[in-house]
Amino acid sequence: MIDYMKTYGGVANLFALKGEVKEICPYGEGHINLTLLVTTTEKRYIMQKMNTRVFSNPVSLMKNICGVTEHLQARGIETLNVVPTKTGESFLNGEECYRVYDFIENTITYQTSPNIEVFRNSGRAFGEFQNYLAEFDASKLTETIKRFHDTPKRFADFKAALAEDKCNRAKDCQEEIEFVLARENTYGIAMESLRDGSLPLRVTHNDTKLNNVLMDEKTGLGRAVIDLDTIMPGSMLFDFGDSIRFGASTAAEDEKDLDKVHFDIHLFKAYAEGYCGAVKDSITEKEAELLPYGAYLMTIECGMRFLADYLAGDTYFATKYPEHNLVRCRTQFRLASEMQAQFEEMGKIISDILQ
Ligand code: ADP
Ligand code: GN1
Ligand code: MG
Repeated sequence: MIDYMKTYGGVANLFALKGEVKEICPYGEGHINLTLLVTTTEKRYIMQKMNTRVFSNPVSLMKNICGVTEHLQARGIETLNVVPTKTGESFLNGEECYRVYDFIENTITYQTSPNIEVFRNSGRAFGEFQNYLAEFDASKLTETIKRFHDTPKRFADFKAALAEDKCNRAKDCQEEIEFVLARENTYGIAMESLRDGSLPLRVTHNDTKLNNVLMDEKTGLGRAVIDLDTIMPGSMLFDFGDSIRFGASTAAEDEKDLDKVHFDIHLFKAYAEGYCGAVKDSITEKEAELLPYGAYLMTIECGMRFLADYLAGDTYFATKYPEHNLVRCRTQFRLASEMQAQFEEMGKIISDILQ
């Protein structure tokens, strides 16, 4: 058992916190950063050990986050508030990097939608967030992970992990490997359309999981979009699609019983109503047409990333047991194939909402 107070108390004390640190414990379900809840005699904070293997340039990363949060704060929009170190830096930069945010109180994070309204409200929150980012000057942003949602690049990475088969695991996941290989011709549409200009390049969040939006405990409405590490130029398809991937499933991302995992078109509709309602004045015809494809693309892309990480020995995503990434990729592939079968219905829903 890790004694969190002993391990991280010294780090927490390097930040300009109000009160004395009383307790530190792990918090949340993120796959990338180590997230800790720090309670002082005065208030609560979130302290994160930043994942510098995933985000290799923490200075640029924190510049992005400070830029975006200041932009939002100046417009009176609730967002993450960066708590500086005692020496006035936005984060602790060293062999290990840490940052602190005020804990956003009286909010709830959901891992799955308990009801359709929660998901509808998250759609609205991410749609509104997309609008706020539209006013943000993209030239102020560094691309924190290059080619983050470039699916053909993710596919190439997957094939490289497969060719290396470092842990001799390929033999245990032939069916999943075949699933990815068989769909190669579906991976290029978003990137090609961004390249030829038929899809607009926007500033997007790029990691719009349901647990990256904090919902107000009382009203149920979105209070703050968090996890701002991946704000970069991208496509609306990525933000819409990633939300559907995670939230329009009837089960958790790591559900082992695939009989429980389905793409729920009612959840899709609710999210689309929230999201499209918020972006209706800026969404282009081509974006609207490709939203269902975006849902499929983000789902299969995430699945191939989980599978590639499984093959490479679980070095990217935090895992709790050896087959965790394999279990995750299976849920994604189940969802992706159900989505493929329902493109037409999804398209009809979107055009009805936007007409
Ligand atoms: P990761 O990049 O690892 O996903 P996140 O930044 O998303 O890390 O944080 C993980 C979880 O911690 C979130 O899903 C949310 O539940 C919680 N969290 C993060 N920041 C805050 C905050 N400022 N206030 C309240 N909860 C937070
Ligand atoms: C990671 O950071 P977190 O847990 O919100 C990942 C996303 C994946 C997601 C899958 C920077 O998101 O891209 O879709 O896991 N974030 C990064 O759950 O790689
Ligand atoms: Mg997160």
